[in-house]
Amino acid sequence: MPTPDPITDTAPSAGHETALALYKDMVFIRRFLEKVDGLYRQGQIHGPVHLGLGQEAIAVGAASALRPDDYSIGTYRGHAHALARGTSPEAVLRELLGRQGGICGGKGGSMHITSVKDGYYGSYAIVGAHLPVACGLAWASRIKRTEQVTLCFFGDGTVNIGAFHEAVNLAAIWRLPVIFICENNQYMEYTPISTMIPVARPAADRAAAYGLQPILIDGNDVAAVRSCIAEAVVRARKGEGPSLIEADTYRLKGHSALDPAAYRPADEVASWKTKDPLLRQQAVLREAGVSEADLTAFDTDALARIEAMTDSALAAEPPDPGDAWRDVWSDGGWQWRN
Ligand SMILES: Cc1ncc(C[n+]2csc(CCOP(=O)(O)OP(=O)(O)O)c2C)c(N)n1
Ligand SMILES: [Mg+2]
Repeated sequence: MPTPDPITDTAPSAGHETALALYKDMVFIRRFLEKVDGLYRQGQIHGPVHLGLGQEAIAVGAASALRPDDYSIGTYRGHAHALARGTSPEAVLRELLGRQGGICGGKGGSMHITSVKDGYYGSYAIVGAHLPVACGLAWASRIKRTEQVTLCFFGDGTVNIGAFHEAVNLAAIWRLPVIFICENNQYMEYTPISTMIPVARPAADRAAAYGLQPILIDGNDVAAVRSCIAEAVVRARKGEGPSLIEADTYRLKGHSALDPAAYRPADEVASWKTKDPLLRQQAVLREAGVSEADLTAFDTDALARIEAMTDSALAAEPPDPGDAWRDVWSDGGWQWRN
């Protein structure tokens, strides 16, 4: 999936072509995730699957502000983040289905999507574990003076993990080129975040503790995400250090594909549905003169591509059992210890 051109200026209003490209990417990811949900329900996908349905604007808007050689890193809810960096959807789907040709050889599954060649340094299932890794990536680019920036995505529940505080503190004192993006989807697993923290904003209210500016954005507005990340990227490339951004959003489904999410009040769900990032961007495009026929065609094209890649993935073989020993790290055992 081609990502839109990186931002060269930080004007808040994206042009018509960019608005269209962002929308197409969001539609594709939405339909892809819905297909994954369906395949899970049919028993075709094994192991837990965490869908980012409703959170597409953050992945797409943020990725569109990056250079191809920048880094990003995320969580088990990471399909959209990999796709938004240009990772092959065929390879992601095969990974989810445990087939040859999967992005990790069909051996990693849903929670470990990684594509180093696309700058996506992995999905992490241990909450908060990847924030210090993001600091390591940023530190490497600082040492190599490459001006690469690292985007690090995580959820609202992550701010109660020690690694969050350690990583943001380190990034702040070393002025690392890393952008921490808290996707506040209002829930950590089955618990509303508001019952788990003593402040109103999980990330923005913590920024001051690390000498950072509190930044709170509408994570369902793709143009707002793009322009905010673009500004943070400019600061990071100039050596002005990290940013901590909280993007407000909502998970349209449960924590994992198994979870019916019955614990959420119906009026809360209904109110967030009206703020769906796809509906928001459709309104922008209609205003810009894009026809209903074109909007429908984007959907139809995305669905046709996804159906074709599903047929081919389902027909593919599972990984060869001999591959179980490939890509397994070995440190040489006792030989270097004494
Ligand atoms: C260190 C650790 N503790 C607990 C868990 C179990 N767990 C998995 S997801 C999750 C909630 C995380 O919520 P949030 O950070 O808001 O991310 P979201 O799932 O909403 O994207 C928890 C507690 C885990 N995977 N790792
Ligand atoms: Mg959450």
